[in-house]
Amino acid sequence: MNQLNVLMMGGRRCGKTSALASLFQIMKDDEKINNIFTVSDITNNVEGQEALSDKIKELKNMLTYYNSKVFMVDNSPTREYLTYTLRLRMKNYHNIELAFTDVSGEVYRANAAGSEKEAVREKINNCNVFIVVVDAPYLMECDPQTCDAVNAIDPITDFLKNINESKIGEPKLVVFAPIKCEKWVKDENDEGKRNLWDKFYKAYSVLIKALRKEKNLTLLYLPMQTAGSIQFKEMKDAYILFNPENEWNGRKCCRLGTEMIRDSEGNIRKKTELDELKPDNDAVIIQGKHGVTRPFTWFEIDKNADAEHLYSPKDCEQLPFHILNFYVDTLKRERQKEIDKNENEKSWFRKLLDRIGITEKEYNEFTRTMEELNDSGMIKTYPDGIRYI
Ligand SMILES: Nc1nc2c(ncn2[C@@H]2O[C@H](COP(=O)(O)OP(=O)(O)OP(=O)(O)O)[C@@H](O)[C@H]2O)c(=O)[nH]1
Ligand SMILES: [Mg+2]
Repeated sequence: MNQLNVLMMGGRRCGKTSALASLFQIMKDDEKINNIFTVSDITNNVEGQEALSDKIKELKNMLTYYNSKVFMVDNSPTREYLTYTLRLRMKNYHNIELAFTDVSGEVYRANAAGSEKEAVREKINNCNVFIVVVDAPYLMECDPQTCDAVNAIDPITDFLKNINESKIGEPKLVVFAPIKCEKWVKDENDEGKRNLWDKFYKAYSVLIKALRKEKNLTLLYLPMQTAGSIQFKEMKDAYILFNPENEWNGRKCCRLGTEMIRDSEGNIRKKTELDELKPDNDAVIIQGKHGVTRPFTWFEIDKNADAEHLYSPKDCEQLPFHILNFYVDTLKRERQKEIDKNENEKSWFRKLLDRIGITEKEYNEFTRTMEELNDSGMIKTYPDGIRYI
C-alpha cells in the first residue's frame, strides 16, 4: 500500500483534532485541489468519521452561537488513538494515502504513565511525518513555563530528539503548526506573523537544535487557521463558580474586574455574595510549589469577518501539500543517488519504494502531479508565513 504515516503531537486541548477536521474538509471540498487529485476520506472506523464531523459542527456552532460574545472553548477530548486516512487519486488512478494518527494530548504530559509513553514510541517508530501542534495563545500571552507545560514542549522534545533511532537514516519531516493563531497571522499583519515566529523559535529552540543535528530530517513551520474567524481575545485565571442556588453553579468562568463574572458561554453578570469562585482543579497541569495552572483562553468572532462565511479555515491544505512535497522530494533525491552511484546493490530508493509499496509507474505519475501542483501556485511558502527551518 502506498501510504505515508503521520503522527499528531501537542498538548491536551490545543486543537489537534479540529485542525485535522478542517484539513479533511478543505481537501475534500476544494474544487481546485480536486482538479489535480480526487480526494476521498477513507477512514475506516466509525469513531474516526464521527470525531471529525463532530469537530466541524463544534467549530460552526461556536461561530454562529457566540456572535458578539467573548467565550472560551474546551470540549470533547480525544479518548484513544484514531487514524484518519485521506486518499489522493491522480489522473491515471494511482493513489497516495496519508494516514494521520491522532490521540489525546494527555499522552504527551510530563507525568504520563510508562505504558502511555511506550505506546507513543511505538507510533513514532511507525511514522515518517510528525505534526507538532502549537497552541498559539499560550505561546504569545503566557510566561515560558506555562507555555511549555500547556504545549508539552519538554515531553515532545524527549520523544523527538532521538527520532532517528528507529528506521535509521530514513527521511523524516517534522512540522510545527501554530493554531488558534488568527489574531497574529491574519492578512497583512506582518508584525503579528513576525512575533509569532520569534516566540515560537525561542520556545522550541532546544527541540529545533536537537533535530537540526539529525540527518535526513526536514523541519517546517506552518501556521494554520482551523476556523478562520475566531480570534483570541484574552487570558484569564481559571475558576469554577459554586452557588447551589444559582443556575451558573459548576460553570467555568472568570473574573472581570472586582465585581463582574463571565461564564464559559460569554454571559456576564455581577458577582453576588453567595457566589464562590474556586480555582479550577482541572486547569492544574503541574502540581506543587512550582506548579503551573493553565489560564482559560477567551475568544471572540472577528468583527471584520464575512458573516456569510464565518467558517473559513486557511492554510490547512498546506499541510498535506508540504507532506507530499517532502515525500516526492525524498524519492527524487534517492533516485538521483541511485543514478549517481550506478551500483547493483539495492539502493535506498528501491528500498523506500518497496517499503511504502510504490511502483515505478506510480512514482512517475506522482512526480508529474506534484509538478502540476507546484506550477499551479497552490503551494505556499515564505512570505506567506510558512517556512523551512
Ligand atoms: N478558538 C478556537 N478554538 C478551537 C480551534 N480549534 C479547536 N478549538 C477548540 O478547542 C478545543 C480543543 O480542540 P480539539 O481539537 O478537541 O483539541 P485536541 O488537541 O484534539 O484535544 P485533545 O484530544 O484533548 O488533546 C475544542 O473545544 C475546540 O472547539 C481554533 O482554531 N480556534
Ligand atoms: Mg483530540
